[in-house]
Amino acid sequence: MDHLKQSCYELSLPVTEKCNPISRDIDRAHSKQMVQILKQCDAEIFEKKINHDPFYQRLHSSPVIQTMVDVAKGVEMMLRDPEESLIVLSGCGTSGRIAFLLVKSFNEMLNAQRQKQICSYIIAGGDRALLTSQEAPEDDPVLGARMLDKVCAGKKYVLFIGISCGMSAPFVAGQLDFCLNHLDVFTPVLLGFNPVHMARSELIQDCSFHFKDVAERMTAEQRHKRAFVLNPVLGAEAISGSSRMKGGSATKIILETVLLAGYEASFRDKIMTPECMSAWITASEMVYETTYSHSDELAALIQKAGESLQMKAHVYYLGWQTLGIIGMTDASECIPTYGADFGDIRGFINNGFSEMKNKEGDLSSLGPEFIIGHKDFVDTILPSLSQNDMILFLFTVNDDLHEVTMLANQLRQRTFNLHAIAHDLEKFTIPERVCNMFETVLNITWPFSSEKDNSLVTRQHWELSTKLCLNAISTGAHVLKGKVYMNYMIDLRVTNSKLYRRAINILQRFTGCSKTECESALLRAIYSTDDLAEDMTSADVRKHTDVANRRERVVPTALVMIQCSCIYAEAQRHLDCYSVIRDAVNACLNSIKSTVD
Ligand code: F1P
Repeated sequence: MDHLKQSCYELSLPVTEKCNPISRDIDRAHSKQMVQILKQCDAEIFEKKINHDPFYQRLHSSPVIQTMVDVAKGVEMMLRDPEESLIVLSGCGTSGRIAFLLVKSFNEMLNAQRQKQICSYIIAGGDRALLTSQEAPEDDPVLGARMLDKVCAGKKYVLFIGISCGMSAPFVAGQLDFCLNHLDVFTPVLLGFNPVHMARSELIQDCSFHFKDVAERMTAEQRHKRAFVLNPVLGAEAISGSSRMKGGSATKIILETVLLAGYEASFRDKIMTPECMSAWITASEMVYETTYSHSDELAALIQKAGESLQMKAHVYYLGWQTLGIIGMTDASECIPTYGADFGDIRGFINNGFSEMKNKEGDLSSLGPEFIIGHKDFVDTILPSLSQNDMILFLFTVNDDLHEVTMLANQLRQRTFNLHAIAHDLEKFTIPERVCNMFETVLNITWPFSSEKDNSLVTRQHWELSTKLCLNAISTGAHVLKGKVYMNYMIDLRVTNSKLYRRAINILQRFTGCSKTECESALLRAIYSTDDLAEDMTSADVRKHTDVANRRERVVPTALVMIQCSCIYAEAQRHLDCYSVIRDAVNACLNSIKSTVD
């Protein structure tokens, strides 16, 4: 595909789906280089301008900061009338998991101040989606609206924050549309990371509007301060489309800021100014810098995790409190992003569901994916743990270090492949004897401040720092496993309409063929056939993604079928010759190049 065609094709993609030039060669990087690449990509979250797109609003741009002030005022109003009001955060996948985490922390803070807990979360697919990938409900706008309606029953004022990093999820579009139709009760906020004109304009099944329509209606209402669109551009993700990374981090930074600002205005009579919003964002930037200043340890952890995955062994995150949630969030996204097995990277949390305090309570009866406590880990995983499995502890000086030590001691009887990310404070460091239990320790010592309520902000910073590290570790490990080609998630699971479109985009990107040709190859790979029957071609995307959910190597198969002009069985044979997907794709793309040469 010539360069001109390729760049025109790139131009047509929204920022969140674009290929980031910084990480183009991440698949050939070793772990230390990978850390530098990810560091540069994450830096774009805070940059005032990105060279090639100087016109987009950034996180630090005045209109974005002003919208944050406006939304924080909304938070303040809700807090001032807690009986009648509700703040709802909603999203799909990582966006929903971040919503859950923020709501949990904010409600706990309100509770500690003897205030009513007026925050609620919604995640597409319900609480099981907090731990596992449930991509299909993301496509259902009616379900989104229905869930919102139910949560808000009886409330007079609702501040609704719908998060969709790619400004694409029909579930969130349905909720925003519902709010726009009931502006007497709802003040809707859309949080995403594309300019409005790049919001998804593909028709939503059984629906009269698409995401872009809703985003435009929101923009129109913003003039009257009846709705708000918060959509700074962060630059493309390090792995194209992987919005769990920068998108998830920015979601956390922005929403924590507005919630806390609203809280301080309401209970401390603090005046909300753009300057204080900017200062909070700058504090997050410091977290980013401090975290990446530990690049050697981070690279060592990527290397270890990569080795485990290469050996078909596992990576286990054992986290305490909210760091446990950060671990589970990171692990759950590896399935759709890299076609990983749920067992490849798994997260556990101290005290399991009683620590999670999710709405639907203990879900452990739903199956092995829902076994999440440290005790469960000891009972079910430890007996068969191998030296090749990597264990990563995630804790802080505020956690029960005796418990940390006991668990580490117990595991050390079986393996020394034990590592840690540990946060402490200048005046309260983690004792050396605790750190010595681990082979690699990424120990970050943060400045200590005695200010009241600083503990929440400190905790939020530790969470962000841990998120950046785990995103780097799981991404890096899958790159080392060969699940990434250039910076594309070549083996993604095609489980909803966004991922279906992304799969077609990836095929177009590498083959230069038309959308129709690529879609046809994708369908042949999904239905494992060379002859698409009428009922297959006429079926809707929901049916395709339902079938694709049960298939392996769908996109690589389609790619080989197109590139080698071969039938399904031949493509499978080609892939079977390679244990690493990237090598198979590489060989296929290169063989065509050399025949042409
Ligand atoms: C939501 C989401 C992502 C996930 C996957 C499917 O995206 O569930 O979190 O990684 O790509 O979509 P968005 O609506 O926040 O863009």
